[in-house]
Parts: sequence; structure tokens; C-alpha cells
Amino acid sequence: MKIGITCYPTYGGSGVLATELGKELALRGHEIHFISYALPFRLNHYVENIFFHEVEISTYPLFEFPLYGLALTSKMVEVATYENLDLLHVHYAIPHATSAYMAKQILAEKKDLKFITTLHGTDITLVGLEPSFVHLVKFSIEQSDGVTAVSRHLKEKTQVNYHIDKDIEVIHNFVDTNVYKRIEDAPLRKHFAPNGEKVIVHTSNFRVVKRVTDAIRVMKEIENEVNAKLVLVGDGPDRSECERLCRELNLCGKVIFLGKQDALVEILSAADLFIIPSQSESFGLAALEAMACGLPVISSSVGGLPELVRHNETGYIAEIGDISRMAKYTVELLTNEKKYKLFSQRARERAVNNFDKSLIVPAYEDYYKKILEG
Ligand code: GMT
Repeated sequence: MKIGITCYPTYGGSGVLATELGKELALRGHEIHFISYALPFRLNHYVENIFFHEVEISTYPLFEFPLYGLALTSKMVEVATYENLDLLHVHYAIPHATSAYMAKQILAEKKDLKFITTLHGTDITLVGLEPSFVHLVKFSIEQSDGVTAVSRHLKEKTQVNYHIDKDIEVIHNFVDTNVYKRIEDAPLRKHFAPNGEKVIVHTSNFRVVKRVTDAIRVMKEIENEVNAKLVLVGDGPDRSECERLCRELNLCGKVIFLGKQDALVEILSAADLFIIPSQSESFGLAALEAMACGLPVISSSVGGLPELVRHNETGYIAEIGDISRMAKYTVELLTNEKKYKLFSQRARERAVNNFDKSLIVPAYEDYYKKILEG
């Protein structure tokens, strides 16, 4: 198939998933055309069958705001026509699904361009619900030839919040468990924990919904019970507040801010536990990547996280903001070696047996075929 993929190219789960999907589809012989305003950051080496088309946004004195959605539509029309695309697969509804709908209409007389929209999270649970977007999001989802959601929870939220009874296919996030696997005796460990400390890790884009400050408060609560370090990977709007909180709680020596990093497997391999205390999380790709590296997960109970984390098997789940419970679970896992080993092994197994790319990518291929066959 010749598939156009549109996603946000910067840090974020939807862009990561879209890029990894495109790379895997290309390896399986499909021709993939990424259409976005910049090269997706995980597309960092040449892959046969992958092409990139940059959306250029012209500035003009009358345009006080960049017209990205329209420029994207134009580029989609161009690529679909000249590369003879079979379908467009857009990740994150706003504005990608709307641009795809417009491209489809523009091309209607020449070809029946199918488009599939994958819903990822805040496009549905947060931004999409804003009065300035809600009608557009509902319309664009309803007009999509196919819609997938990354969890059962997100599917239900979409149907209820937008009063949509369209069929939505649930296709969970995936990970390449051959790449995401623990490096034994990871060299980074001695940098994070030179005195044999336990290492807790969190990766995110530091938006307020991620509640990174909860991870720091958990650190404070366990301070006297476990000798541990907290490694924070990523950057975003809440980072300054997190750094301020560390100073206030006198945790500066125990919390390491790494900022944005590419070497995730190396970092995860140097850690013992992953923490994801989010207020909203449609699936939790970051937690899946950690589980694939053998890390048990302490998570909040929101969204699709319970579809990934098995309470008392591969980690523990607590209510949003329940710092004491998260701290109790953290201590439990970091002080009980037998339990830790079992959880770690089960976390890896769950990633391999349920969310490996070899299981999920064919589900996308089958869905493409179903939509193309109408
Ligand atoms: O935060 C978002 O909604 C945006 C999105 C992204 O681009 O980072 O993240 C979402 O998509 C991921 C991939 O499907 C999911 O694993 C994340 O759980 C989800 N984030 C949220 O729902 C907050």
C-alpha cells in the first residue's frame, strides 16, 4: 500500500507511535509518505520506502496566525495526487483529521481518498472539548472513513463525550521489544546511583496533566525508608515548577533532571521502577516502553493505564494524587527483592506477549485493508 501518515513531529506519544508505525510498515514493504511541518524526531536514520514531505507555512501580513491546517490540506492533496496514495492515516484529531477531510473533498472528483484517524488522548479528552474545537472534532471523526483509538477507555470517552455512535477500532500502543529490552549492567547506573541507590524513573513532556510534581512528592515521602534517586527525563511547561518543588523539599541531590534524551533504553535499563502519576493518560506509551525494559510501574488509575498495568502483578495502581499510597507501593517494591524480581519479569512478559510490534502492526494493516475494501 501507499500510505500518507500525518503526525506531530515533536516529542509526544502520538508522534512516536505514528513514526514507529510508519517505519515498521515500510519494513513490511509498504510505501510511506510522512506529511508534517518537520521531520518526526524518531525518523533519525534512512529507512527504505519512507519519504518525507514538509508542509511549508507562508507568512503574510494579513495572516496574524499561521494557517497550518490549510497548508497541510494542500500538501495532502499534492502528495495523494502525485504519489498516488491509497490512504491517509492521521494521528491526533486536531487539525489533522479536518485537513484530511478537506483533502478528501478536494480530490473527490478524481479519486476516493480514504482517511483513517487515530485518536491518541488530549485531542479527545482535553483540547477537543474546548468550545472552539468540539464541533469540528465531532464532525471530523464522523467523516473519517475509519477511526482507531489507543485504548478501550479512549473509545468510550469519544463515543460518550461527542455523542458519536460510529464504530471505533481499539488498537493499543506497541513497542519493539527487541529494541526496548534491558541492557544488563547498564553503564549509566553508576552515574545515577554511585552509592548503590535504587533508581526511579519518569519520562514525559512535563505538561501539567502528567503531574510530575507527584513523582517528586513520592520521593519526599520515601526519603527515610529507601535510599533512592529519581531520574526525570523530558521537558515542558511544568519543569520549572518541578525544579522549584525540589528546592523547596530539599531534594536537589536526589532528583536528577536529564531534559530531553534519545537514549531511552540505556536510561530505563539503569533504573528499577517507573512512575507515571498522570491525571489523564489514554494509554501510557512511556510506561509500556519501561515495562519492555523490565521495569514495574507505579501508575495512577486513570484512562487506559489499567489496560496496560496489572495491579499487583506488573506494578501498582493508585488513585490520582494519592501520594501516600504510591509511596507505600514504591517502598514495597524497592525493599522486597523477591517480589521485585517477579514484577519485573511479569512487566517484560506483558509487553512482549501483548504489545509487541509484531502483534499490533498487523492489526493496523488489517484495518487498512478493511477500510480500503469499504
Ligand atoms: O498527550 C496527548 O494526548 C498527546 C499524545 C502525544 O502526542 O503525546 O499522547 C497520547 O498518546 C500516546 C500515544 O498513543 C498515549 O500513549 C498517551 O497516553 C496519550 N497521552 C495522554 O492521554 C495524556
